[in-house]
Amino acid sequence: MIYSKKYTTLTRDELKEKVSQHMSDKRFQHVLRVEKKALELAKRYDVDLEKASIAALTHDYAKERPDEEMIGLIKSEGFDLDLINYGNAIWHGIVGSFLVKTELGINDEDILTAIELHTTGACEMSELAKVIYVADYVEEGRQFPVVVKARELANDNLDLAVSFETKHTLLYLINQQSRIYPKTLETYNQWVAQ
Ligand code: DGI
Ligand code: FE
Ligand code: FE
Repeated sequence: MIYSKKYTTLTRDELKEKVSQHMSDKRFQHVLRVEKKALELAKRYDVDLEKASIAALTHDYAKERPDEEMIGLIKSEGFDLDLINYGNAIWHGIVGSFLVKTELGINDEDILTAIELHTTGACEMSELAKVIYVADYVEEGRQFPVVVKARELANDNLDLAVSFETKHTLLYLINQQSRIYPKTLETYNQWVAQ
C-alpha cells in the first residue's frame, strides 16, 4: 500500500521497519497478520484503509517496553494512577498510543484512539477502533477454540464480533482469576450485558 502522507511522513516500509525494531520477530509477524485482517475488515466495513494499516502496524508498539519505563510514563505523563495496579497487558495500548504519537509522530486522533482501546474496548468505539479490536482477536495466527466463531461474526457483523470478543475475553480473564480493568467491564456492560 502506498501511504498518502496524510497520517505519517513515513512510508509503509519505513513504519514496518521502526515497529519491528521494538519487538521480537514472533510479535512482528502477529502485527503483520493483524494488518492483513484489519485491511480485509476495513474494505468490508468501509473504513479508511490507510488508517487501518497504520493503526494495525502500531497497535502493539509498546508491548515489549520494560515495566519500569511504562510505570515512569504513567507517573510523568499524568495517566490514571490506577493503571499501576495492572500490567503491560493493559498499559501497552493506553501508554502505547502516547508513544506512537511522540516517537513515531502519528497525530491522527482516530488512529491513536484505536491503539488506546485495542485491548479493553470501550463503550463508544469508532468503526476503525472496532476493526483493530476485532482484527487483533481473529488474525490468522490465533488458535483458541472460539476464534472460529469470532471470525465468522467478523465477516458478517462487526458489532456482533465486538460483543462476542468482549464476552469471551472476560470469560477467559475470570477463569484465570485476572484483575479486570474497569474499562473492560464498562465495555462488557455496554456491548454484552442485557
Ligand atoms: O497484545 P495482544 O496479545 O495481541 O492482544 P490484546 O492487546 O488484545 O490483549 C493482551 C492481553 O490483555 C490479553 O491476554 C487479554 C488481556 N486483557 C484484556 N482485558 C484485560 C486483560 N488483562 C487483565 N488483567 N485485565 C483486563 O481487564
Ligand atoms: Fe495488544
Ligand atoms: Fe495484538
